[in-house]
Amino acid sequence: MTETRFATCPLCEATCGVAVEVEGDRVLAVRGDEQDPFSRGYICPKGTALADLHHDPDRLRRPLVREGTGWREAGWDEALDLVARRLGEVRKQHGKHAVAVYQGNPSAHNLGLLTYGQLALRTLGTRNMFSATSLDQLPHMLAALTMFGNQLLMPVPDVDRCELFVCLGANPLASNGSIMTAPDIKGRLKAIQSRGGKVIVLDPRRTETAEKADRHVFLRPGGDAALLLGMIHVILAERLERPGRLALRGLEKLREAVRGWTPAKAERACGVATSEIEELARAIATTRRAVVYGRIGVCTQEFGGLASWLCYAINAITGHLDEPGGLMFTTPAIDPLPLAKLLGFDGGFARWRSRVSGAPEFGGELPMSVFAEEIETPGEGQVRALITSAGNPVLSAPGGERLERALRGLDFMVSVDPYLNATTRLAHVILPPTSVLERSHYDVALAAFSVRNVAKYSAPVFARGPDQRHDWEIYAELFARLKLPIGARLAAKAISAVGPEGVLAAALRIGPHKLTMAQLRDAPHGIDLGPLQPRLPERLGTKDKQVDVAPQVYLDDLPRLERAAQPAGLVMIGRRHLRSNNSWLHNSERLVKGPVRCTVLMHPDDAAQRGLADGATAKVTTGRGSIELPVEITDAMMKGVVSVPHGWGHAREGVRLRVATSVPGASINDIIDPARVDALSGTSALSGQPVEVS
Ligand SMILES: Nc1nc2c(c(=O)[nH]1)N[C@H]1C(S)=C(S)[C@@H](COP(=O)(O)OP(=O)(O)OC[C@H]3O[C@@H](n4cnc5c(=O)[nH]c(N)nc54)[C@H](O)[C@@H]3O)O[C@H]1N2
Ligand SMILES: Nc1nc2c(c(=O)[nH]1)N[C@H]1C(S)=C(S)[C@@H](COP(=O)(O)OP(=O)(O)OC[C@H]3O[C@@H](n4cnc5c(=O)[nH]c(N)nc54)[C@H](O)[C@@H]3O)O[C@H]1N2
Ligand code: SF4
Ligand SMILES: [Mo]
Repeated sequence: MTETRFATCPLCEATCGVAVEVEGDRVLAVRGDEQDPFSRGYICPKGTALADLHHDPDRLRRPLVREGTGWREAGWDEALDLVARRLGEVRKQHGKHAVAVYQGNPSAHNLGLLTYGQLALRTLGTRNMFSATSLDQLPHMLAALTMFGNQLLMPVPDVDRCELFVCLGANPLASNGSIMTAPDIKGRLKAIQSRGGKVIVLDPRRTETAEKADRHVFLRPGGDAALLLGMIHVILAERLERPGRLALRGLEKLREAVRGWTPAKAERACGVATSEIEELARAIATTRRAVVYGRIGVCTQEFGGLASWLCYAINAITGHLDEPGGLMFTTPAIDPLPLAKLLGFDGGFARWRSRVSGAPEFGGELPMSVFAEEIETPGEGQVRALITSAGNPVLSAPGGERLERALRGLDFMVSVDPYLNATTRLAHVILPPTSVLERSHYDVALAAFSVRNVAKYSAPVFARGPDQRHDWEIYAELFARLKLPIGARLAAKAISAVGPEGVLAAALRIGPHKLTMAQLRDAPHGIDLGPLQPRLPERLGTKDKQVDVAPQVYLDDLPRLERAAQPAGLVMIGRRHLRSNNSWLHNSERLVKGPVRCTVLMHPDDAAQRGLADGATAKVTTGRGSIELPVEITDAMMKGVVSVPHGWGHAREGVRLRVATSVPGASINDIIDPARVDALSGTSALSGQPVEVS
């Protein structure tokens, strides 16, 4: 008998509702849930592939324990006892900082990890906490902390009401939006145009989003800070600032900071014409409902800190912060701010520094740029053991090959992950969680970055398979075996006694909409809680309840931008594809079929200069080595810039991903220099890597 069950796709930030048609224990089809008030039936091709993930014969169902050069399946008790014993030994011998943790991207989409796993991992008390944050949104969080007083207060563009959407360093038509949870973003951007508004994209590549925009402007990688300084210069010089009802601290300092940044100077630094900078600045300042939205291209570059600050600042001084159609703050049914405060995650920056090269901590974590060196460098505090949780840093973090060597040198490594992939094959034990369709779901994190206030709980589509553990249960059982301080053990015990649903129920009750689990269970398609509402100044975490538009950390970093030199040769940027998701959806036949996606895109002039024909195999070289990829010649690339996607290159010894290892591709992160960082925030500069192509 076939039956339709409703759920939420947990793969990207769009949180689309899905209708899963099942027969017995098989998925027959996955469609968009027409009755979901937020996603209204939209899904992308990845949503359909939820079935492939669930049924994937390579997905691990039982713990694996390394034995010699191979693996053997083990029971949960045996595997967990072993992990607890080995981690315990390392902690006893070398102290708590000797155990490092890396948490990957799916952690943010996993109810059990958000309500329990992350907290449990923090109770280890190690300074060597790492995550994908420093490969991603860290600069936005730093700007939120320094300008709004809380690292979680990242504002989102009110796409459904704006008339001018300026998109910087994001390609939502491929990524489906980020720190902008907005299912069917393509439809939402089109709606801006239908109501007479405009979409403008600034990007070194004419992206899928740029193709649909009213205007695309090429911008040099890393040029965003200069561009924004030039635009703010124009706005302030022409007295177009209009902060609205908000009290802004530091406006005079900002005026001082941009004084020398004439549009002509900005043009030299970012490649955008003076006239363009002036027009853009005036359009933003004079359009009633406009928003400047910056995303990962703005963050993961050498001036990610400055650029993220200036993105928020330009909205603030033009009256587009906390106003409908501008950059707004959400009112989620579960308010993460008080919860984060309760759990001690309310943020902080550079309160201490890393052991080897003195990189700043952020929110209690160290940046990935120092991950390998903290493992490799002997001495007090050296990392000897590692827990990876829902992450694949060998493919996702720069310096992949070096990291691989470092991981081989660990005394002990455990991975909580459903696959034997580039990273987990280096572990001693792999603990696989239940599949995405075997667990309940509520987007605790993403609902806080959603363009409408929504709440949705989904029950598991399938009962879990025999002898399976959810991520959070794996941690609960592991931490019950570890000899942690009594406070940590009691907190862990209390949470694991009520489970994620218990935490949800409590968090909803104290949340601003006072929802109950019963209400959520009665609404399997989700509950619409209305458009975003103004939240300032009450929501600010700053002492004086003002927005700081010129925090000192950024003013101190400006001289570095002044000194920056333009690279003489080619630079490399990344790219995302709609049918892929970081490093872990390449084992689905239906997602990887078709033309090879891991190619290097190049402008015709750059290719001609190097004698490269379309489809030829090119060698892309940096100081860290070379990878070989087919060339795709296209005038969608800015001259002097090449583009290579990340997350490929699975065919490494020992990887058990039958489809992914058969697809051609190489890992861009093998040749990105991990030492390239935004020196202010410590975020990896994944974009703008100088390369040679031959
Ligand atoms: N060059 C370059 N590098 C990049 C980027 C880039 O743009 N360019 N982007 C960066 C960004 S934004 C990010 S977020 C990172 C992502 O970096 P990571 O999070 O390290 O990598 P993912 O590819 O998302 O790997 C996810 C892992 O989690 C496992 N997994 C999936 N679902 C679950 C689950 O429910 N539970 C558990 N326990 N495991 C699960 C998968 O098998 C896989 O091993 O990559 C970064 N790296
Ligand atoms: N299909 C798919 N969806 C995804 C993911 C995926 O891998 N695949 N990953 C998910 C994750 S983890 C994240 S964080 C989000 C990211 O979501 P987005 O931020 O939308 O990510 P991208 O599509 O990589 O877009 C970044 C854009 O920045 C441009 N760029 C590069 N360097 C610069 C620069 O210096 N300045 C400017 N202005 N632009 C630059 C690139 O050309 C690219 O078009 O996507 C999420 N969604
Ligand atoms: S856009 Fe695609 S991957 Fe993202 S939530 Fe929707 S269906 Fe899933
Ligand atoms: Mo990300």
